[in-house]
Amino acid sequence: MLDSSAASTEARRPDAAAPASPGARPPAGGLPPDRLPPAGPSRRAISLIVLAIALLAAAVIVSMATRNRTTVDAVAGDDGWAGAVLEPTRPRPEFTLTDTSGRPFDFAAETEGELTFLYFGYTNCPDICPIHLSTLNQALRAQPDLSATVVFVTTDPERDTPERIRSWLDGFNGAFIGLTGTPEEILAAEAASGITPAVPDAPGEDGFYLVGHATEILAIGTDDRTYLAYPFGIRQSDWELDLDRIASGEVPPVASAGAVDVTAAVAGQGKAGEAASVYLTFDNRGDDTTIDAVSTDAADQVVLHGTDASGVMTDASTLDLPSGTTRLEPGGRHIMLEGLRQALEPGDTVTVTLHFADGETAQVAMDVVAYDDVLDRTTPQEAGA
Ligand SMILES: [Cu+2]
Repeated sequence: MLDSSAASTEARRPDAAAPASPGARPPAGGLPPDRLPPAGPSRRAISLIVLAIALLAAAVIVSMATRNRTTVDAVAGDDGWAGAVLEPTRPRPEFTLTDTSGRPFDFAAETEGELTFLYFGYTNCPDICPIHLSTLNQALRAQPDLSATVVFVTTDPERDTPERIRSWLDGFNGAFIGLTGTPEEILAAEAASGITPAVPDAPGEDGFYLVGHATEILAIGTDDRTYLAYPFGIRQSDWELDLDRIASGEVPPVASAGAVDVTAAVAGQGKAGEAASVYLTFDNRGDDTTIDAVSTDAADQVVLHGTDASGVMTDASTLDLPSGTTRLEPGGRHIMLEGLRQALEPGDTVTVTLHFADGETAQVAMDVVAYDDVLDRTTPQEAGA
């Protein structure tokens, strides 16, 4: 069946092609001694061969060096998640549909704070939907300590009655939640989730039709970020690796630039014309670096604030990011958005762009939270919390 979404397979770390083993190299002299022509005229030919071999060796060394660099770069930008890390991450989608018992289901409210897997498909799907959901189910069963909610939204509400969805999902797992709605409601849910809308094919003579639909299963974390997308084709064992990491409290980065990951981001509230603070956590896997500037469309200017030894707030022109973890926290260093172009209210999203000394940039989208939630959202979460 057709997939309407170009389910982008994440760029895999290129395996550095193993250089030919030393034993496979031609002998340095080009020809074995006992095969050397007896007479002198070919000395020039031999030295040309030697030169050619030297050039070839140099070329091999250069290409190995290039390959190694490529590999290192790929590793630096790749956190090794099996799913595709969404950058910038999106908030937990907000939509209301109807569950298989006929009750309204407010997705954001019902699943808030829960690790959630969200999938749009249909029960008549010949292969992708059953394989994908079954793979997820098996991966979750292999990780019984991890509590997760799986929500399936039909993209074929005409044939997928609530009863049919229920019995089909029960074939995988009776705890899977099934949702349906009018075509308009389902379209709105797809849009809210950032999913390509499904399109039914023309029915055949028997009236049967396929539905082209996006194949990614979205993972939404306990921090209410939609942070990973699993395209069809992911193996159960790869999925289990991600689930292990999530179970141990790890989260995919909010954004990354080179060796620096932003692992948490939240903004405080603020009135139009006034200021709001931005708190970020950085994991720098590389050398010491600095953020030279921060920009945003949400405010007239951005100021980096530090606190000196006596606790007095000071302006800093750059933000040092030593190797390791750096937290911008309430009472410590933070980023101020000054002259807000509109009020930032809890539930809003604001985006800033970080400009690093090496020219890299990272776009960070973050939730605006109420004052009384700032500490919860900026203090490291306990694993499994
Ligand atoms: Cu399908």
